[in-house]
Amino acid sequence: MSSSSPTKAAHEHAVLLNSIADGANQYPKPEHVNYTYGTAGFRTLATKLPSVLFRVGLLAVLRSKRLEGATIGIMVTASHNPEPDNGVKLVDPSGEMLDPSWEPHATTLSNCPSTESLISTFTTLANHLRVDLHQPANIVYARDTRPSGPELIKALETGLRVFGDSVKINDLGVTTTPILHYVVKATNDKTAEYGVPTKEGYNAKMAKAFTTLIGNKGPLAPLYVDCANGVGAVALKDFTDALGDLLPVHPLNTATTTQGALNHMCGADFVKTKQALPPSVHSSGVLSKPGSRACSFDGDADRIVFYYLNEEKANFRLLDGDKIAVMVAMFLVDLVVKAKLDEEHRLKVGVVQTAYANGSSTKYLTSRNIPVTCVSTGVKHLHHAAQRYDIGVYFEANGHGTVLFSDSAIKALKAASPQSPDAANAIKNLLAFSELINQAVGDALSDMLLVEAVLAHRGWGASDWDAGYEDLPNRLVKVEVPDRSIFVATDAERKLTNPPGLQEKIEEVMRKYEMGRSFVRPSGTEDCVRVYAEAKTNSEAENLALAITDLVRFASGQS
Ligand code: 16G
Ligand code: MG
Repeated sequence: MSSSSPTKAAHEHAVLLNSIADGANQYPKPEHVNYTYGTAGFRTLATKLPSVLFRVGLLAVLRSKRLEGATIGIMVTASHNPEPDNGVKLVDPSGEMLDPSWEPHATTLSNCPSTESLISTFTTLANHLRVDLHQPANIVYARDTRPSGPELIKALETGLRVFGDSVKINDLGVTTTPILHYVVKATNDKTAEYGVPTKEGYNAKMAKAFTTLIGNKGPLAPLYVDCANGVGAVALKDFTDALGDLLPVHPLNTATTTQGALNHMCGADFVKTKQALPPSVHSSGVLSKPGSRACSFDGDADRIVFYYLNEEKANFRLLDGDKIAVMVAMFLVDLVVKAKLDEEHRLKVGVVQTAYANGSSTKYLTSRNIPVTCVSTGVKHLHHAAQRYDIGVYFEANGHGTVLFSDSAIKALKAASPQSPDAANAIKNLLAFSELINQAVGDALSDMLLVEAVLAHRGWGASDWDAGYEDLPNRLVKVEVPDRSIFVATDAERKLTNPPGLQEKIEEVMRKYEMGRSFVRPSGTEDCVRVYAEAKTNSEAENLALAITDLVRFASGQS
């Protein structure tokens, strides 16, 4: 579009509104559905989503135009949810989640009941946000392997195309959420240092860093990877093709086209919530070989948990996000010490967790003087808190996380004059880790390589890694309540301010259990309240969870 004359501009604006109206008429909002852009974007039954995708397209273009054509990402996925669900979320130019101040705009647009109200809300929003519609826009999008993906992408593209030539689109096709984040970050990186903004660029960058880190430390033990029958299977294959045979990876659950298979009885969420092997991994017998370890991705490959069978009793042992954070933080602290940077460049390594972090992991870190910050659930909170450290390790217990290196940390490492070959080696390794680890978002594939690289450097197997600390037994209970909005959490969701008096009662019960800790928070993704409880023994954790669940039911009017 050009703005040569007021009449021409008015005409162009009218043409734009007409084409929005045409598109919107193809994708009417279903009645009686109320959408919310939640912790991880919109997520619900795929059949309810076409109108949302069309409108998300409009919003992404507004955001890109507002930011003078910076590339905005759109990911179509419902992560670990079952196959009939789908979802969509926006990625900001830095590769991070959409700025939270724009989340309400997504919610508002998606809930406009008619084409007329959509047009008027769009116009108001564009004015209010001071968007110059003559600016160019750049959008990159991708989807996971869900069968509903292609239809939803069509709706999205219709939303993007109403702006005509002013919008450039880059369709990444089927790929993981973290690869989409990587491409967004790399595309917007004016220095071109982050990497080539393609899937191939991602694979090449990681393969190079991993090869540097492993050096002659191979051959590595075989690694079994449960891909949750999702897009991780595709990304893993592409990556291992690029890497060669340095890491003997054996993919499991790769049935991306089998109906109903996605996340079904497998994947990171299954393993973490059931605290058990996926039946498919169990029956494959791969873990019965001594020293074997496996990991599970979730449906869009931004979460990972590891596990193995204890040698004596063949018990399932989970190595979750907390175990990853502790091992990685300890390792990076050691490297920083070895790097012997001068006093003013000494790098501060810190860990960010949520209230779900097992109490033993927090104790382990703090007793070793590693600073730990606790924040609310959701990647955006962890990510921002991690940016306050030179090297910020953040992981949710569920396996969602990464390690952020600040710009000044990278500068200090690049500028350092090492005092010994050991120091030079530590600096080289720290830089290689910063390349290996996805700096935009938690990434199962990159985290898998991170764990494997740390294990190789330590010369550890899974049981050595596990030996650091013993998790406190814990329970997570989902409580359905008539109105979860009456539950208001504070203090990084560790306490409730509402309903009045409930927190005091929770604490009174907690005190009865040795090492008892429990908290209640409303879910950000489902219509429920979650109760977490941990205590010294399994039965105490169980009883504490039941007692707190009763309090929650009572407080919400159920007896
Ligand atoms: C979303 C979050 C995840 C969090 C989960 C909690 C992102 C990308 N994902 O999936 O980090 O653990 O929500 O769900 O932020 P809940 O609020 O239902 O417990
Ligand atoms: Mg996910």
